[in-house]
Amino acid sequence: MGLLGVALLFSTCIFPALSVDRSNFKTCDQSSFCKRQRKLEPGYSQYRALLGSAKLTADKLEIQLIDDKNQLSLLLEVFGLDGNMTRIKINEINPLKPRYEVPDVLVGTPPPANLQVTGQDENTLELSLGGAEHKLLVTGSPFRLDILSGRDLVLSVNSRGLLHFEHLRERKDTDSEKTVPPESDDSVPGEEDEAAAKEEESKKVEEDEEQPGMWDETFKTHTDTKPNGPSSLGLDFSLPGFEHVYGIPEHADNLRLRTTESTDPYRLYNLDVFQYELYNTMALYGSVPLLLAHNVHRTLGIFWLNAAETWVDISSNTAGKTLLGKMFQYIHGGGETPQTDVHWMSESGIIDVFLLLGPKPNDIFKQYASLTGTQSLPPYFSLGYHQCRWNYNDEEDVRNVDAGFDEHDLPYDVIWLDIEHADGKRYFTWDPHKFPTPKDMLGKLKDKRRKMVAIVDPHIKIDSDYRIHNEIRSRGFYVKNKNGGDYEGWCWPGSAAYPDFTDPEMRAWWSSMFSYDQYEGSVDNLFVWNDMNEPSVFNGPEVTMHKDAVHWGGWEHRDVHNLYGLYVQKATAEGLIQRSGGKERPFVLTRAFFAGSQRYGAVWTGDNAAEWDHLKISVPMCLSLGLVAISFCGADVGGFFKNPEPELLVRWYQAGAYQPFFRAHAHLDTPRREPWLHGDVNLKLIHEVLQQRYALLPFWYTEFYRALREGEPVMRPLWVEFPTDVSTFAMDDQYMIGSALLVHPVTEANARGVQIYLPGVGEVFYDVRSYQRYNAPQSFYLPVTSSSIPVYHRGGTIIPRKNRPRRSSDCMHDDPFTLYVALNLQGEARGELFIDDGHSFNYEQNEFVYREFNYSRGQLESSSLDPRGKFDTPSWLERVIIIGASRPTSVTLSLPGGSVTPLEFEYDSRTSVITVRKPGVNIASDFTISLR
Ligand code: NBV
Repeated sequence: MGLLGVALLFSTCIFPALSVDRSNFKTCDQSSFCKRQRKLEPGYSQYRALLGSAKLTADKLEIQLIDDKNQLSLLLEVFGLDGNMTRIKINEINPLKPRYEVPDVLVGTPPPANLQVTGQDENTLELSLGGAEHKLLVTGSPFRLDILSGRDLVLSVNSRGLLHFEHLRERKDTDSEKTVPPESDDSVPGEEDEAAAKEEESKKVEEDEEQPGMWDETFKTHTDTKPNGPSSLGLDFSLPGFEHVYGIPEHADNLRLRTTESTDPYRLYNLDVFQYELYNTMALYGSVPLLLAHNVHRTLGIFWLNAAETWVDISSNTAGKTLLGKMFQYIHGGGETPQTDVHWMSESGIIDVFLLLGPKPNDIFKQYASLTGTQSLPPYFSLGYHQCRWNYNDEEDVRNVDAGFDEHDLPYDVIWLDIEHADGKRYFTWDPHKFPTPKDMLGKLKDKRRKMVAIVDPHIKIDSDYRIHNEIRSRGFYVKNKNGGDYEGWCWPGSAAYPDFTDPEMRAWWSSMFSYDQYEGSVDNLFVWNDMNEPSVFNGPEVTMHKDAVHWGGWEHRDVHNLYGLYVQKATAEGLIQRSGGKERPFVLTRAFFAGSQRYGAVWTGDNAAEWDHLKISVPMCLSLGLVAISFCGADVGGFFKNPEPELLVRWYQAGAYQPFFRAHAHLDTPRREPWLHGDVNLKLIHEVLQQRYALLPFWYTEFYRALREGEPVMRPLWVEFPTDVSTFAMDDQYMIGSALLVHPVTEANARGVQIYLPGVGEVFYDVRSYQRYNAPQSFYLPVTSSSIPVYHRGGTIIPRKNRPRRSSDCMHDDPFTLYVALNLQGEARGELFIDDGHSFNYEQNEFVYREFNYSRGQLESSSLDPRGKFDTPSWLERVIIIGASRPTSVTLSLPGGSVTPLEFEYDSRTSVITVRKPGVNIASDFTISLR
């Protein structure tokens, strides 16, 4: 398709039929390795573990595996890891050439734990896995692994016999000379043996049945060549006792994963899917190969560290239930034990999988965080509201939109520029006619303490007058095609090439392009948006890069595909850090992502549509991302394609304000939709939403600090907070922010009411507007009006807010706080507050305030949660609202020096709310407020 065709497709014909062209994307059947792997039937494994070959060192067990079909051998490595984790690697013993092992995702070498043999018979090896609690059973023939906790079987590996590892090989007919060993005269000792061994292996694999697609594979007009033939791998995991599995984003689907017996497996392959459809297992822009399983007793994680195209089949209670699964059933009695089976299949690389054994949801988050890091702390402004569209046309447009917010008394923090701002889609430049004075424009925004984000995509216009292109080309930094030339494709600028972000030198160069002297017109309130980084190649197979393109180190694109987007965001974020001399936190939004992307910024759910179902799906999509550590997630408010009717737009603002990343965005061809263009009633509703968002910023920020420190998701499924409440396990129309707010957005047209479920035995919740109290668990119908945003404050928690509306979050930085104390049935509550300068890395040097608020027996105490923190804040406490309390006779403030002062208060007996006026203490100080 030529550029004109693409432009037409992407711009003019979007409105009539809004559905993905599925023929552009492969089904499992069309992906030859998926087809081969999926064809295997569960049963007796073709692999045997040679227990006699076992080598045990302090923290690692090595065993040889033999494929009984072709006598090829593999090496199994099992690692004991600290903190209830284990790692399993399987690779060829003598591959023709090294197989790809994913770099740069793990934050370090996972700390080892001792492995010890605790028992053995002729077909089984029993090991303790770091501590007495977990045991690993290695069965020799057929090969399988079982992990037990006490007497409970927790998880089995290869119990359905689906381990299948395709060896690299040389083609029989054409490549016979290549298998001839080197002349012995020239060879160094050992080389000859190795070559002979490889030839031997190579002969063996030739005995594998030849199947279509093993050596080359054609999809539409594209042929993928595979010089070393098939290289895929697959493995199954059985989870007895588990009915609910989650994770493996990104899919436009419910939070709880479905079984895939009658559909395609879930696909993980970063793709630019035009007009994606909902409720299916198709791949989208990003991939995180972490699956979670949860039941009332425990939570588990399977992290499959592989960046190649991957498919995941999920089945449940299949005929091939494991023997040990049945034992589990027998031991625990009762009816049929539910079981979920998961089958991972990847096109290349090695098997490298981490089993996270929990046992609690928060343990899984910690375990995964210890491997891949946590969400970076967003600059405070980026938690405010973002105003985006494709495109704000010129400097005047920017000025007017910015002024519109002030005129209508609406807070906002960031205005965004899409691809049209650059000179002919040459990123790092500005259109000289539309944006002649970017520094002035940015300066004016800065005067209002606001920011701008401009897009920088990774496809680079091939144009010898474009400095960025010339530099990348002359440094040899482009991805290469299979013939060694620069890989070229079509994208927004026309003919484009793709910087090789897997190359650390290229990334360092890219980062340097963000320095103020390189990126002309940029100043410190300009931040960056990376789009199209799957990478999107309009004329490539499945709208992405050819798999036989070649990256740094000689790796094929097939090996690194799902990592490309992560690297783009990483290099960009590092650039923003460097331009400030390492002082300032970056803000970078990315569309493509992988495990570890949480360390580099925010993610959005791509090109959704102005449809009610798209509003609804934004919740499970962000919940799934939160479960895999990517907390900073949002969906285009209003919907990208199509025009939202005002009701949908308002409902989307109401929902979006309670999601972590809050940005309105719209397609180029949609009518303008800034908040004041929909009549006074709707403006008032949006005004109310923005006020609520800004008031809660201290709470959001504190939750992000917890995400940074503990790895906890900010926006989280109910089951994370109420792990034993089975009725929450499949719920994704409501969720928690931190552990304090329960949100149930209205996502239906003409809604008259919503069905709310308040979870947890012995819990209470309060409507945040009316303070009406509800005992949990209970389910009830809540009538709604157009202004309703059902949000409940959980009893037992304290939320800090700033209630003075201003034009941006930065203007509110030093404002006073109000604490909302919601009492539980015991009359107690607890909360936290994190404060720093909101933009620099100084918090790493302990320039912060981290406070804890505890309410019990009529006393609210404020103390430091981290005494290392020191930060001067002028913010003071202007009010305390105690919800669910009885009338006190007096309220006093005591300070550490011994001073006790009476405080004014009001009591509303209708709502049982005490309002304590003007305690007036600095928010960073120790104090006690006592009620008598
Ligand atoms: O850069 C234009 C758009 C952007 O507005 C959108 O948010 C991205 O997801 N971009 C995709 C490219 C074209 C979309 C049809």
